[in-house]
Amino acid sequence: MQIIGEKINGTRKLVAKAITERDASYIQNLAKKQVESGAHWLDINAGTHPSREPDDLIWLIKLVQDVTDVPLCLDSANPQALQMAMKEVKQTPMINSISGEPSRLEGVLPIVAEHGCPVIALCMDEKGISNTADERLQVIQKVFTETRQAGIPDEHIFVDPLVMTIGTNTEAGNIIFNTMRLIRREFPQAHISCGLSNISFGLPVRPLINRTFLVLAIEAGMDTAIIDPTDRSLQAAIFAAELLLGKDRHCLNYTRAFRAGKLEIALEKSG
Ligand code: THG
Repeated sequence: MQIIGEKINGTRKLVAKAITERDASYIQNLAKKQVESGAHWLDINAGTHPSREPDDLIWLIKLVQDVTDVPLCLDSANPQALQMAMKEVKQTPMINSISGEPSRLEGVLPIVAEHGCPVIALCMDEKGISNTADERLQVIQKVFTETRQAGIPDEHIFVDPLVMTIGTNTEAGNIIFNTMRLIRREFPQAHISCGLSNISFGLPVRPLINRTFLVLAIEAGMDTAIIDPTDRSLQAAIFAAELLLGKDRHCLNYTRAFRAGKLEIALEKSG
């Protein structure tokens, strides 16, 4: 399982404040904590202010690279910001994201192709997000036609089926699991990723819903996730799920995690 750390996101209040005030140590702490907790990539989102985004993104990239060695996942739809960011990164970053929307394909796909970046591809187009797994597959099939034409190998594509809120549509979970199964079958070389937190929006005990959703998604074929890597019960659930799905030879990762004290959170007195 590849973990993309979600915490450096300018749509979060305290991160937005740190960006505005140029509070370097707040951002660098978020980076260090996530990497120590096992993040393989760090998502970097400078917020949604178009005129400030390029400068803010560059500032974030430099800070994070000063304290960690993991590759970055540049969370931006702005081709100018991405173009500038490509000059600053020390390692090839993942790009978050393209979709079936023509403007995204035109603006971002050439950058992805030129630099050989892995890229997250959202299952949506200019008509929005469909409510059926079949239609989400159709949308992503069109995206694969474009990425293949641009010479991007399928294994560089991280398909994101786009998680919606279970509170407003109780099929939102099934739509995701079904879409993941279809993608696994149709594009076996591609990765499957998603952001979890939308699933539980508006409901109580969100961490419980998020980690149960994550386990079911792993079973449906997900191999990458944008999560809070410092959430220890989420990490513990990943170790157990991969163990149970035959993805942990000789139970090595699970027992190692246990010895490192990473599973204690799941130990509860049974009376
Ligand atoms: N798909 C793709 N990219 C994405 C998303 C997706 N990027 C943004 C988002 N969704 C994933 N990132 C976040 C980042 C922060 C939070 C949720 C998703 C978040 N944080 C809470 C907060 O800020 O209060 C709680 C966690 C915390 O405190 O650290 O909700 O779906 N491709």
